Amino acid sequence: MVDVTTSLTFSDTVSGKAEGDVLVVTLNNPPVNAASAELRQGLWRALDHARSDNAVSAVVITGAGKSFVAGADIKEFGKPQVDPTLPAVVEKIEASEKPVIAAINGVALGGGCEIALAAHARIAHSKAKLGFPEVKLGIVPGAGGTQRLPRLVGCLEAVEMIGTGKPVNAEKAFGIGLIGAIAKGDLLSDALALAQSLKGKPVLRTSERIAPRSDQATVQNTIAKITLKAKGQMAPGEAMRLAASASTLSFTQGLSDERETFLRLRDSDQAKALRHVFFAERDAAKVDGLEHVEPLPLNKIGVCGLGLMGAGIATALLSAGYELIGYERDEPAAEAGKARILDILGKNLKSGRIDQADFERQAANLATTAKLRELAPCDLVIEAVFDDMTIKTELFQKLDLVIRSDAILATNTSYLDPDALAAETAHPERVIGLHFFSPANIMRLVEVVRCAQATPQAVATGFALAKKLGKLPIVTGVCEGFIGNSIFSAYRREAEFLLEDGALPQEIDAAMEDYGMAMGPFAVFDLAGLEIAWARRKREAPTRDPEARYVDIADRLCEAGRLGQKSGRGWYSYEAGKRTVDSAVTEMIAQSRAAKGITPRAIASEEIVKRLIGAMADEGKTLLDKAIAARASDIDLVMINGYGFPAYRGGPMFAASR
Ligand code: 3H9
Repeated sequence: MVDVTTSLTFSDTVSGKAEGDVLVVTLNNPPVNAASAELRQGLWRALDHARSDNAVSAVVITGAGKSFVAGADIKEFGKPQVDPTLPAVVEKIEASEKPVIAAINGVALGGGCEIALAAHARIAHSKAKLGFPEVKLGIVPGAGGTQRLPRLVGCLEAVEMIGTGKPVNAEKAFGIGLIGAIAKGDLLSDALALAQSLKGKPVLRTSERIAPRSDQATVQNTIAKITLKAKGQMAPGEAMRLAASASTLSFTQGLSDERETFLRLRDSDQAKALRHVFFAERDAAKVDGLEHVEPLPLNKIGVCGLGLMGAGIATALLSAGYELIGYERDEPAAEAGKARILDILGKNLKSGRIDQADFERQAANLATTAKLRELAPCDLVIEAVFDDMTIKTELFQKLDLVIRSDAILATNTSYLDPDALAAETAHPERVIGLHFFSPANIMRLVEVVRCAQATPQAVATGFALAKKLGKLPIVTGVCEGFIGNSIFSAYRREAEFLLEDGALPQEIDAAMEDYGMAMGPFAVFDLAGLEIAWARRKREAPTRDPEARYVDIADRLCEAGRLGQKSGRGWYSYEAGKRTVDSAVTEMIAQSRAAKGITPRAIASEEIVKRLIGAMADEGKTLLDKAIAARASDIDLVMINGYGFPAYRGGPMFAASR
């Protein structure tokens, strides 16, 4: 019998404690228990110890803190291999003659889930999450996950989990057979009881199981659906192929295919780009000057303007549990705004995104009014009215008088100068920008605009709010269009130069869509409508540099009433939302070129892509020089999350740097 007080150290991150004849191995590698070389070495030693110590009858592996194991240490990718590798550790766990129990205390992701799958039994805390997010990093599970998971849960569930990268909660994991139990009381006590019940019995190895049968047609359908959604990415297709092969290949064959695929993808450009995105997101949370600033607590939030954008913002706020007061200029508009918000909540209910209780709670937190003074109790007010300086200035002046002097005022403007708006108030220090993207209840990006006079606490409050809404906040300085629209303007300008030089809208769109953009630039212009950019060009006309290259084709389109999808015609013609090439546009482009004496030339897709990415990156460099953006990777995140840039290309700054 092992002394109950014995504590063992296997490495700086792995310790052991004897609980009677069960060795409890605790992984403690903050912040998330990544399976670093240190952790792998410690776990290896712990398993050796368990094998050689006759006093040990069973092993429980658990994690300290919120994670069981968050997966392989992503920081080690691209560096020389350090033994033991994760596949070797995983195999050692499964090979143990003494039962190994995974006591899953928190997230078990990627390699963490693979450790759990190799154990002979799994029990989880009710709040645990299990999954294989590897495809989000452009790789496939590389320590047996694609082969062990289907042998436990069947190919269909495995294909879905591994192909989408979405984790499942403990309840679902139990339902599909991924874990054998959810702890009813204390996880460790339940795991120890499980260990007692298994000791002395032959161990049950996952690799020796036969995958539960899945309907092959349904598996293939699921693969087809996920592949379509993952357009352009290599990893999901490969990951699903491997998982599906578990029903036909031996474990050894499947494992060697998995290893070869993992190593090939790990060194691919897509994986490098997605790793860049992963770390970029973590870096974006570190904002200079806000490190030790406490955001203000927020309970009641006001939204002014309940059009499409305002209603989307309101819905996002209600979903995050805030009390909301929506303001509109008169009662009918306020009622219409309320109906718009309830409609979105209703759709969320119908799609299963929220349940009836959520719906009722969110609807009960919603009030609308046409009286500005009713916003008085708000801790923060976001204005999302028409993007016009006069309208916004008047609203800000009135709001400034109505709300508490310590409440935050945020503008959702896309192009106007928020410093000028702040200057119209008695408390410019509480004015920030919160630039949401439409539809605001869906789109992940929020640009948090650091106005010149805003206090760090005001900015930190906006940043924390966006995080609470589940969004990705990126801090930007003030300039026309902030980060995203500045880059998008440069993209637009270059796309128009290409047009004049000889490429047609459909050729430019096809090149960018093949590259991976959700939509080509001209299709996006049509979707957004051409009139706002037209109005801006007219405004800027008197101060435009006469020497600078200016393409007037978009102006000709607007003058001809071709204002985009809404008017049925823009750069393309639309019928039932389907875009078709319009010879009238081709003719207008030819006339404009001829008027300037330009002889069009054929432009290859490679040149189109290079010039457009180059234009975005050049503009990005200017934003960095002017300190509008803090890091190149912030710019990448803005373009990926707000403008359809493919994450697997890493964003324009990353792509241009390569
Ligand atoms: C894999 O497992 C491959 C295997 O199949 C095969 C191998 C052979 N490694 O997100 P947070 C850092 S692939 C290294 O803000 P949260 C992160 O950079 C891996 N570092 O926390 C940050 O550092 P810093 C599959 C990692 O509480 C800090 O931890 N696994 C890793 O919001 C806090 O991160 C995944 O893809 C890692 N694996 O969320 C899981 N994970 O403070 C990726 C995190 O210096 N991770 N860090 O900026 C996540 O999804 C989230 O981090 C998690 C926690 C949900 C765990």
